[in-house]
Amino acid sequence: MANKELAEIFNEMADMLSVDSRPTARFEVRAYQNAAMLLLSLDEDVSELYRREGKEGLMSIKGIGKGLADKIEEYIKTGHVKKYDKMKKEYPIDFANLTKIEGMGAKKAIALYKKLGVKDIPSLKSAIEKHEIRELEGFGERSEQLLAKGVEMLEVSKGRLLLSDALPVAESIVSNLLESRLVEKAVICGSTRRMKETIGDIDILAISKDPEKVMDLFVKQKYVSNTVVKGPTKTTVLLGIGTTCDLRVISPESFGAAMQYFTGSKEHNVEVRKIAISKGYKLNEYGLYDKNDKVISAIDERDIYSRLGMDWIEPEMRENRGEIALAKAHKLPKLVNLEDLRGDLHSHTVETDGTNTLEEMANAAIAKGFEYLAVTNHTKSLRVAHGMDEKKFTEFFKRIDALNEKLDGKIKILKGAEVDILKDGSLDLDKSVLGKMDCVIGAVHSNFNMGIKEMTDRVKKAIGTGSINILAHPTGRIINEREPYALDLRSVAESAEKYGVAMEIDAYPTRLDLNDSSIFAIRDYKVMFSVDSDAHNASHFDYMRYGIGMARRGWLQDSNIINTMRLKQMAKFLPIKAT
Ligand code: DGT
Ligand code: CA
Ligand code: CA
Repeated sequence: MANKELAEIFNEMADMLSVDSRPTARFEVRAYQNAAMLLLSLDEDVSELYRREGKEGLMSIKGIGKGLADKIEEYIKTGHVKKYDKMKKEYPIDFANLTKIEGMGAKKAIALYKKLGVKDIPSLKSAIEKHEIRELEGFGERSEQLLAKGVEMLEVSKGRLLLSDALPVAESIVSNLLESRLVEKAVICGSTRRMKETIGDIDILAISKDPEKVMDLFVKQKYVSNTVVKGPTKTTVLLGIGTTCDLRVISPESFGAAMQYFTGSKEHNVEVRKIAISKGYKLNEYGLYDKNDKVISAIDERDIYSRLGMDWIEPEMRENRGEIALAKAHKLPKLVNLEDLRGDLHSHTVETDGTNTLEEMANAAIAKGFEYLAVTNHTKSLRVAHGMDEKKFTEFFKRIDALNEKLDGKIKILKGAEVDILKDGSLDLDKSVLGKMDCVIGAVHSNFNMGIKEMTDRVKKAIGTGSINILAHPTGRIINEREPYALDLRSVAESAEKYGVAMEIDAYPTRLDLNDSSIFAIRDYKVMFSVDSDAHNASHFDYMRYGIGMARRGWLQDSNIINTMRLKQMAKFLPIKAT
């Protein structure tokens, strides 16, 4: 979208104009900043608007005058804004990243460039290391130390953390605050509440009569490695897990509004605020107000949505992907819950790369309340995982029969395999053995670098064998490690629909594959999903919550997911042999 690119250009022009000494410069700074904001909040691509209505159309946006409209037109036509290019020659500075540093504004960045040639983060780091900044007039030692801390913070916060690292720590902090009785309420908000697969920082809100004591307790939590800012209403700490955590103490009468605001996403909030404005209201983190600033609703999050004519929206859906229209029409889906799962269809034991025995896995699954567990060990070509051959599977299944008998209905262990989909799309185990199984999962574990057509054909051929029930972790991505392989997911979903193969949402925290956007991409196919732990250890059944979080982010209901069914019903989907 041209909107975002232009907004960045205008923001940088404002940065560079901030040191201009002409008396009119500060008005220009405001105009550019304002224009950047307008562009970002525009519903359509500004080049569309221009194509349809020309420069007049641009100038019909309040706050865009002729000068700005000229520049937008110039950018749409040529991809450049000459004035910006000229200014940038004078100040070749990476404003976008440098100004992310706490305490570094545009003026400071320009001063450091003029005096020391600092133009980006690496050159700033080297100036700090050489102690050049403390020598500068208007800076000094303290200022140099603060910048050093700022750089460190920026580097820490750049890598997004896995949800599975952030959520347990956030929950533990919340429960410690509650136990102390210093807070009446404490809740997790932000991307963690929305169950996003990775977390930028953790946001916690609390109500307390004694905020100072709460903050004292907060900074003393064992997870905290450093206090960044400490105040009675907002404290930020750096956590050992490598991210920051904000704790805000909110007044009770604003708690619902604060929850709504700090849960986000930003994109969702922007739309909700537009609805408030269209009703003549004002909405912020303190409450929903009428035009006389009289509060309409603020205590309760649900009530705020209701006063705006919407049903309450599950946090996982708040990404501005159509949920607001559904909430207005009272047509939100009833999302699947963790409690809806009746079993797990993907797990491993010590026979391949798991760390627990068949019996231990069965007992852990019983403790989880599962009605069934498919044990799906790897097949022979996956040597690193000690993949099993036909003979080993046949012997292993005798043990499963014996165990099922012994367990006497406490749980049903399903005979399965996670069979490798070989390079040519054939399966890594003889059809006669696969045919005896209750649950066959197909997965790609090798030759990840094929072209999109080859890879799509490979996976479709495996589906077309009619021998697999579930396609495991369909894109192969590993969060922060490996990109998804090239795959036409829609074409794969079409085959999966045709052959009655379920697409997996692998709950393993580094996989979470399919993810929300992949689920969205195939939503118009009648494919079923399975949410599986991919447990390699008895404790890994706990990962199901992350898989369910992802399913909910993909708007799935229990009826979309095969392992919410009872075993008998599921037999229609999985040809279960031994019920
Ligand atoms: P993260 O931390 O990057 O994983 O993502 P979030 O969603 O937790 O974002 P964060 O921590 O920056 O802010 C928490 C929430 O606060 C965010 O989801 C929505 C709200 N928020 C923050 N900045 C803005 C803003 O500029 N405008 C609006 N409307 N909401 C904001
Ligand atoms: Ca956050
Ligand atoms: Ca935050």
